[in-house]
Parts: sequence; C-alpha cells; structure tokens
Amino acid sequence: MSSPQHIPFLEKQDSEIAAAIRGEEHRESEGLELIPSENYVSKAVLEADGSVFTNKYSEGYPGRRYYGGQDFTDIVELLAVERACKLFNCQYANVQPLSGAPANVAMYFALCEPGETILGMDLSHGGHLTHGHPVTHLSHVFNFVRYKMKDPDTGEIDFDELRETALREKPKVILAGFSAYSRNLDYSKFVEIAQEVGAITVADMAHVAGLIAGKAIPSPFDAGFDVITTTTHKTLRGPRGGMILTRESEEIAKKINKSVFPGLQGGPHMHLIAAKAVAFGEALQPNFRKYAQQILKNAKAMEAVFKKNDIRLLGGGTDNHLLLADVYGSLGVTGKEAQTALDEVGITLNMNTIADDPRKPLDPSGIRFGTPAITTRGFTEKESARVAELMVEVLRDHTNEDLKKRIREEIRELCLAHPIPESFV
Ligand code: DSN
Repeated sequence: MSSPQHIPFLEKQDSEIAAAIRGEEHRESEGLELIPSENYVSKAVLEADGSVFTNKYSEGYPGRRYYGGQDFTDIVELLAVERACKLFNCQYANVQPLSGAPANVAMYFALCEPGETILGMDLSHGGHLTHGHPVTHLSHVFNFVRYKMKDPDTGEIDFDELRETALREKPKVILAGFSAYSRNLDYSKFVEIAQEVGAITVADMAHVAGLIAGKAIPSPFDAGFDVITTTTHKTLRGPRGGMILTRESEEIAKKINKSVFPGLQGGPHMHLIAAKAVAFGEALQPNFRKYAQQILKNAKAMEAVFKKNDIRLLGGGTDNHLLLADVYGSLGVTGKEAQTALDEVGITLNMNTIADDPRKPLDPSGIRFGTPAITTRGFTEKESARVAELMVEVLRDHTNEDLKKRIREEIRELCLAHPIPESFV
C-alpha cells in the first residue's frame, strides 16, 4: 500500500476525523476505483493541497489583488496559468473556479445575458446537470435547448437536428461536452454550425481533460473552439477544482475573468491553485502521454469482455475512458443492484441512467465505469480485462454470497499487487 498520510496532529487532536481518513486510505488501497470521474493524486499534489496557502485570501488576479501579502500567491497562480496554457495550447487560463459547476456558471454569465439561449447535450444522452437541466437554478436564468444522439447504439450525435435547432433558436453558445458519453465528439461539426449561426463554441471537457492533455484524443481547440471549461481532477489527475481556458480571444478571456471574480466567487482557494500547478507540471511530463494512451487501451479491453458477453454498451463501445452498460436490459439486474453487488466485492462504480431510460435515476438501467484510476495503479489490458470478467460474473449472479466472497479476495490481491503510486515523475 502507498504510505499512509503523515497526520500526527490530527491523530492527537481529532481521533474521529483521523480514523475516517485512515478508513478512506484503506478503502482506496484495497478496492478498485472504477468511477470514471475519480483518480488518485500524487503525494506532491496532496502536499500542495494541504499547504499553508489554505490560510490566504487573494481576491483579484496576480498583480491586481485587493489584499496585501501576495508575494507567494502570485507565484503559484502565474505558474498554474502558464502551465495550463502550455498543456492545452491556448492563450488564456483562469484557474480560480472552485470546481466544474462554478466554472460553467461563470462561463454562462460571461458569454450570455439572462434569457439568452444555450444549446447543449441532453442529460439523459450523456450531458451534465450544469448544461441546463430543469432542476438547476441556471435553467431559470438562461434558455437551454438540447441536442441528442441519433442512435444510442452508435453514439452518433444527431447533427442534422443540432443544426436545425441552432438555426431556429439562434443560441449564443453551443456547448459540446458530457459526463456519461463514451465516444469522441466531432468538434469541427460543432464549429461549422456555430459559425453558421454566429454562436460561441464552448467545450466542457471535464471528463476527458487528461486524455486531451496527453494527446490521446483530439482537442476542441484544434478544431477552433473558443472556450473550454473543465475540472482539474478526473483524468487530469489533479486536485478537486475547475478551470476556464480561452483559445485566443482577449475580449472573451477578460469577460471570463470578471465573471469568475467578482461576478461569482470571492477569494480563490490558493492551496488548490498550488495543487493545480503541481498537477499540470506532472501532466506536462512525457510519461503522462503514455498514461493517457493506456487509459484508452484499458477501456477497450473492458469493452471487449462486455461485448463478448452480449452486454449492451451505450454508444456501441468506447473511444475514451468510460463505458456505460445497460445491465437491466441485458441481464435483468438494475443499476442499483449492480452497484451494490459490485461494491460488496470491492469494485466501486456508479449506477447511471441510459438514453431514454425506462427506469428512474435512483434505480436506473445502467452502470457507468471507467479506467483512469486503475490505469494510475499500473493496470494494463490484461488486468483490466480480468476485472471486466469478474464484474460480469458478479452481474450474472449478484446474490451469490460465496461467489462474491471469492471475487472480493481476488480483487484485494489485484490491488495489493498494484499499489497506488506516490509519485508520477
Ligand atoms: N460528478 C461528476 C461525474 O461523476 O461525472 C460530474 O460532475
């Protein structure tokens, strides 16, 4: 197991929280993390995250702050911005968003007036709550219209419908991005349609930022996208946080800066910005490209096992780090039953609705899983395929306690043979 975090003061002062941290370390060490939005950060990222920068207020931007004592905050924020721009090949980066949702809120308010229209992917077809789902506050402020997949079994986006909607609704922003979609997006088609209707193109690459940084999949910027929002955790393997990148328009970048602060947020979380800078430094290393490529290979290895077992995969398979399986349609086990049974054997993933799901979100038809965290552990195609085989065994016989006991043991052995690394450089 990777060495436990050094927390002597916490252990002395607050045994309950210290014990919970030890419990989580043990859970992460002896179980497999297949939630596609999770990963393990390096000890260096963790140290920056847990540093004295948590004490500091720094409203404003480097060189233009509203509080004194900014000698060192400016150093970390400037480094984070410089590294982000290098990593994603763009002119401007705002590294202050606290996470992906506030990054999207700040982006909408930077680019649109209340009541204006945003065209984004439907949640049930892979989009995200912050892309305008009716349960969000945002949906009362802006007019969100949606596009979908043409065919959930190929994952192909219905670009004819998207174009018709764009021509009719005249959106200010066309948004490409997702949290449960397994295919590459054809970014150039979004740009073509946006140019036709005069819309700004924004990609929410929260899930695939690490794959883009590692050049394993295409970047929306290469196709001419104007703006990218993202989280800095997930495949990018940094701390919890968000970021907004602007390819080249100074006018847009200025609007985004104003929208993040003072428009939406107060003091940025400088400990997280320091940790982001460290993570971007890691992602700039040549070995990060190998990591990103291996994430894809491992996902393909899992895809092959599910296909061999005739389990329906939404999108027909995967081009990225995640898979979405219709376990209810294929095996008669609900998403919730699957999640619970797999939890019992030490495999963590999440139940998920599938496109046009006949079931409800709290017990849907699907499960969503992916390979960023197991790839960080050093899994290759061989181990990934084995995990998929074990998952299928559990899914086919999810109430068999003896089977689950045996598989729990095999998962523990796999984990112990592949400890979570402490460093990536
Ligand atoms: N919660 C994240 C995910 O799991 O995809 C997105 O917000």
